[in-house]
Amino acid sequence: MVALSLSRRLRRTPFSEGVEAAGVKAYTVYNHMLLPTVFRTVEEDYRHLKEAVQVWDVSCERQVELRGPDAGRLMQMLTPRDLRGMLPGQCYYVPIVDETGGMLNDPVAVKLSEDRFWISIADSDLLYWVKGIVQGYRLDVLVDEPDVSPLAVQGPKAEDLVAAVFGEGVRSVRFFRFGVFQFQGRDLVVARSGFSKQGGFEIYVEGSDIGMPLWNALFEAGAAMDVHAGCPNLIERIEGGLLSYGNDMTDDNTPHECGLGRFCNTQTAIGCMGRDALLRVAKEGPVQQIRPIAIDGAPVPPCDGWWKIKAGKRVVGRVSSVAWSPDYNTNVAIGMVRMTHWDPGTTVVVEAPDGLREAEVLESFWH
Ligand code: THG
Repeated sequence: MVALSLSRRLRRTPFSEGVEAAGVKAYTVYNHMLLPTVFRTVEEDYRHLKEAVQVWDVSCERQVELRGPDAGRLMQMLTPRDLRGMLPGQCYYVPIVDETGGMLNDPVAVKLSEDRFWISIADSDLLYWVKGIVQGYRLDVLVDEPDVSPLAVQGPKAEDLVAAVFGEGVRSVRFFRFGVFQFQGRDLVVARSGFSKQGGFEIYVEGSDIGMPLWNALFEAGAAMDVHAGCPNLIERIEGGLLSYGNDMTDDNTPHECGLGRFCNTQTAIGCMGRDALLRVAKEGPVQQIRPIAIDGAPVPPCDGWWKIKAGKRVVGRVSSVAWSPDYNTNVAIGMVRMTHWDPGTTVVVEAPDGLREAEVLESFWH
């Protein structure tokens, strides 16, 4: 076990004090910020997430704020998803692509008003790409990182907990919509979303000073619900097919390779920087794609890099995320598989660090 040396570059969060008091066991670094990965064990955290309710410090989902008359135009330049129907109060999962159609990020876009968006980013420095576009096209829009830190409440009892703190009104917030609710006299955006398939909310905590007061209020209100500090759970997110930018895909992959074609409307997303490139590749279709993969044998060791997927001597893909699933009694994995081997039921061999294993490409994720 090694330690992380903290400094100004590796940012703490408004909730770090609570996270530490709750006994965080491990962190990763995400958008230059601390992101907890384990509280009890990954398996115990997984079980508790599926049965109770957890509060997650996901401050590392930093916001790129777009504000001004050209905010909507700029937002559409960033993504091949058609945003014309997007209304204030809605959140959209949006692939962000560069001029080659390569994935730069896969954030949640939050439309606050016609001229104001938050882009709740995954782990890449999207701010600089966005600022470059603004300067290059002389757009009338301000781009910056506001003091907004998401706090997720996830699990089957999440709605009861969020209602106890913000009021019954949160129960009528629909999936990927948000409402504005008060906490200690401050207006906060509360969305029904989050990086798990167990349901829940994300509170966009505006103002670091109310971070710990809100954290404490959630733990007081949730005492009878067995609330616990948690974090995005490796096993649960693989079962659910939730992708991790930088692990499961990079800027070498198109949204279609990532299985994000359902979030693209490339024909009608006029203005998207990667539109021409994506229209060109769309003609042929992707030659590799993300697939759920079940890997045989005992629980796998941790995965800190890609594992080759082979058919005989040929490399036909890579595994990028994998964990033992107690509920499905197999190793669940996310991999990028070439089209010759991507049909459900295809058996392949995975080069795990502890040896070769048989694996099967599946039709759908496990949730
Ligand atoms: N919430 C917020 N910001 C985020 C994340 C989040 N930023 C970083 C990271 N997560 C971005 N990546 C994702 C990936 C998947 C989803 C959200 C953000 C997600 N997907 C659902 C699914 O695939 O089932 C629903 C998508 C939909 O139907 O629109 O939620 O989690 N604020």
